[in-house]
Amino acid sequence: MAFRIDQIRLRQIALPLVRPFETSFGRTVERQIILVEAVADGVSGWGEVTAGEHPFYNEEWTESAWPILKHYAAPAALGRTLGTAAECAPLFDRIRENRMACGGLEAAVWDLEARLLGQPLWRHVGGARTEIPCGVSIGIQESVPALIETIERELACGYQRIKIKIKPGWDVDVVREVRRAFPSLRLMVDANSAYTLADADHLRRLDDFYLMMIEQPLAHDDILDHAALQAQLSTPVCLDESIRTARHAGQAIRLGAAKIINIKLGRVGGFAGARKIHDVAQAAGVPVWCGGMLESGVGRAHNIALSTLPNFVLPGDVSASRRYWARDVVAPPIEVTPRGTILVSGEPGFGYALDHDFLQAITVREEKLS
Ligand code: OSB
Ligand code: MG
Repeated sequence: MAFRIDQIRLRQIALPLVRPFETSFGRTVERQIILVEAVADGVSGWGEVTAGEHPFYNEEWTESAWPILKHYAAPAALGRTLGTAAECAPLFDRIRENRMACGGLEAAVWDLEARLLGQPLWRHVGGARTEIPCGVSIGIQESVPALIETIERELACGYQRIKIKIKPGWDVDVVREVRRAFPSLRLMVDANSAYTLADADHLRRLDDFYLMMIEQPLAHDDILDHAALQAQLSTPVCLDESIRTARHAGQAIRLGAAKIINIKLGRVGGFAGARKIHDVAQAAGVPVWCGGMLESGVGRAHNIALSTLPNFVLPGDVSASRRYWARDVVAPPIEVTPRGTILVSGEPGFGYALDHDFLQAITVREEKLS
């Protein structure tokens, strides 16, 4: 069923977090999120741009994503008739990087196609499970007791694994205390590129705490040093920032730089890219899991759909709306079961109802392109 992209609407919303989220690269208090609406035959599909407010996780930020969408991605898609949503990503091949900007539109087109077919998005992208295992990502805290209290609260909600953010000065000693408090916890750490290979001896001390993995310890664009580090660690290395394409994934796996891969829809430019990385990893016997970027309900719902693909065998950073938002842009919000899972929706498209009044109230800019 072919469809023509008649209109693309960009909308930036301001959404304050219920509590600040701190990583090795900075602290986020309020999100500035671009939502993308793609329209065909009067039906709208929705996507979320996962760029942060600063170019600190990768090179993109809200203020770079808007003009990339307006001047490059939207013009490449507008008026085009697509045979399937899989034909969307190649329209952006000329645009170097800027995958989060393009990926917001690409995901909207997948949602649009699912809605035109009257199908749930998760089924449409090839999902194989109706219940996904969930973990949480816990930012850098004021103190170790505060961190332990936070972990207790998350475990009481049922979450199946805990990820803690680390950085130099908040790493081995913190993990030791957490491991002492929770001997059987499924625990992992994420450094967001805060170390170099010169820190290998220090990072090897984490091997004592039988972590599930250490995520992205070294440079955001590195593969080779991660391979060298993995050769010195028993803790599995998981790559996040370094993997943007299936080629990166294949090379990282071949070199021994990644025993696990975190797939984020935005970082890899949308569903087509995510599925390719998923398939490369699956063929190599490398498990993947779905990362998060402090998404609103729209991006969160897309992450749920992605997490239903067969090789998403580890709990992802896909959690309940209430951990981040006092009020989400979808109503009812996304919730987690007492066993730390999310049940996928059987509704068409991404499966949750948008709260249009709330969206309107928090919109800071809007533009319709056709
Ligand atoms: O590296 O996984 C990351 C948030 C912002 C930027 C980078 C990362 C994160 C998270 C949060 O870990 C995951 C979530 O959305 O719950
Ligand atoms: Mg990460």
